[in-house]
Amino acid sequence: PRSLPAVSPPRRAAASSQSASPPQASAGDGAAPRPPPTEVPVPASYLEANEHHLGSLAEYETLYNQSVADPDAFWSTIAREFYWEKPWPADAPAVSWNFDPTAGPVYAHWWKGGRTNICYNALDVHVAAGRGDNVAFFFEPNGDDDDGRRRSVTYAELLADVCRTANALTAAGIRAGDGVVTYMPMGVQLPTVMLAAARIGAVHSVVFGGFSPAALAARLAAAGAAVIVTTDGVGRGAKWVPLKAAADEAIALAAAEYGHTVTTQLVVRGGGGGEADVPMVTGRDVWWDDALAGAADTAPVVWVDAEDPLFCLFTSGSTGAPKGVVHTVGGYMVGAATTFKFSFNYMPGDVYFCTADCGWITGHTYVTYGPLLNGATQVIFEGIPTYPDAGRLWAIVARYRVNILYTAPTALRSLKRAGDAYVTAHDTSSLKVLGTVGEPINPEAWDWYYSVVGDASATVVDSYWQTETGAHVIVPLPVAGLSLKPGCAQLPHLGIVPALLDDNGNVVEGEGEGNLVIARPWPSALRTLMGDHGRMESTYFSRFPGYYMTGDGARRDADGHLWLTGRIDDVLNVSGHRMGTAEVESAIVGVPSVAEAAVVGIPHEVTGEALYAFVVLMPGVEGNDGLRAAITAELRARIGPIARVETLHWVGGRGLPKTRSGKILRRLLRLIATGGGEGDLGDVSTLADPSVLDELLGRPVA
Ligand code: 6R9
Repeated sequence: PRSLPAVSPPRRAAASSQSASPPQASAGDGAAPRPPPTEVPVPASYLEANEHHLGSLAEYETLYNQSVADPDAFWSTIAREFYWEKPWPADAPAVSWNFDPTAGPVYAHWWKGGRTNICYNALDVHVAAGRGDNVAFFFEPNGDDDDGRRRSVTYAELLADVCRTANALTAAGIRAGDGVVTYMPMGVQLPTVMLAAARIGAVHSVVFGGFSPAALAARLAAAGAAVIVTTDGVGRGAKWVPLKAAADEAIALAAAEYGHTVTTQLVVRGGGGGEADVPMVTGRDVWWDDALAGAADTAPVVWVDAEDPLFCLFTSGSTGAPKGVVHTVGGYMVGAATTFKFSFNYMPGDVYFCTADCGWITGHTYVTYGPLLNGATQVIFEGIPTYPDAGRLWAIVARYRVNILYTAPTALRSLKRAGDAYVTAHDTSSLKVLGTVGEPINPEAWDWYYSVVGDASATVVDSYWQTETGAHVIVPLPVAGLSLKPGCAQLPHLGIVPALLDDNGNVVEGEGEGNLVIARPWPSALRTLMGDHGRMESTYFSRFPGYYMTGDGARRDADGHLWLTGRIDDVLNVSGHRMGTAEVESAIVGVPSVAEAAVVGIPHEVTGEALYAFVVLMPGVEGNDGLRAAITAELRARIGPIARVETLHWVGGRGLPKTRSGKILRRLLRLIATGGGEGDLGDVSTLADPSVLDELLGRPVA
């Protein structure tokens, strides 16, 4: 048993004097708030106090140029740092690819024919090298350990648990290539199951615990998973969330709606006493502890091809059902490990803390795989940043002397609102790198992160990437000589060749704005969409043949730095969670008296974007609170609580603004939703019936 670190004293004596009463938000003292800076050098104190993988901007440029000039040699040198049971063929190129669907099927292969295992590289390698006693995870339970479950897990212990889990999955009939779905809260068991699946060559699909039974059922069927791992329930803030009950409902729905059978449900005891209320189905449901009780703590590694699938993670697109983004073992391993090391300047001995849930890509690449492949020690966090109070993250930073923190702008905005005193009550001086992810960060939130959380001595890494890219794509790397620009992701990561294209597909050179695309393959790129390679080609490669299309817009400034300007498609981003307008609209239309719906995103102070729904009702039906409640309930049931409509706009009998071909003019809806008036509407000549605008704007209708 290893002792947990003691709590450090608060950073500033003045702030510590407030005791029982919660810190107050710094009330305005009359002074106008200081505007956020436009450029801040990577802090000298950070540069001086730390060792560096990349010492300077010039070193970055040299390495970047190598990565682009000869990707084969560059990435293969890095790939050789991992263990390969069988090397890739020496006489074949490490990478082969085609990004042009008009020339043949789109693909990218890295080290095909080589055999490895990501779990072996993340765990066994470290234990064999004598690092087995290093802590892999410090687990911080919900609510500042209100139920005494705080613990730490070493690499050796994690390896043993992963092996026992792998044996339990094998006993449940899982073989290499089979799907395993998890529907669990964030905790140590979730990455344990992911690694166990990877160890035996199975393909994990993590479904975020906040998704509804209907959403889980669709994913179970799409992943073709016969085994699900769930948890009785979990404490989230002051609430108890009964996950097993939702999973039971999903399993029934998967059978009824998709003819899909789940044979085994492994149920983890989440703690908090909920298990007493969980009915178990004989022959299908097995308590995790019972399944693992007799399991051996060693398990053979199933060596797989570099191009075999590692996981499928469902994400939202602009149309239709969620897309199962598939990543493969070799390239993803190299991309996750390399970006973790360089983006965060991770050094052995650093303590890392990422607040993401493994239900999202960030939790895959920067909780489970990137850190463990580097042998890092990290904090795993169950619960929410505002419970028991808004000092939760800062208390954790102080407790473990966290060096690298990775969180989302939406969390920063809500914590900023709670007041600086929640931060200064704790010692956050250990921080050296402050990462953010999920959406563009507004300069005010950036400034608060930098000045208040980092005390102007840590560097900010605003990482732009996607489920599809698998790893960081554009980041302000923590190097000497770089001026950070709040809100700007800045530099392409190693091996990434970004380009801006205008709507006709012409390359925008120099300063300018356009569609952000990637011109060359990179190791951790998605390989396909589960069961639908055609959809992968049409979604990402057909509009601009030869390029991977991100779906985001970007602007290049005079320094050549890239600023992300938001989605150019109908994907919404609420609190960093991707949602397709189509998914939300089809849920709303599921309410009986609704005829049609159109949803747009509006700016929101905390969640970044919020949902504004235009709803057309059946003739003779009036919008009222009952209908509003029905819509809220339907969205919760089909998607989950994250799909919450901020503003409902009942549209009159003339309906939505459409073109003659029936396409909804979302541009106009966005303008109306954000309070735009007459003068802002621009060209409305494509409208089939211009009088719909009168009605939407509340003008007298002719
Ligand atoms: C990692 C992740 C991807 C979309 C992406 C973009 C937005 C993420 C961002 C950012 C600006 C950043 N996004 N990080 N926009 N700056 N630093 O979030 O993956 O859930 O697939 O979302 O999120 O719009 O296209 P995912």
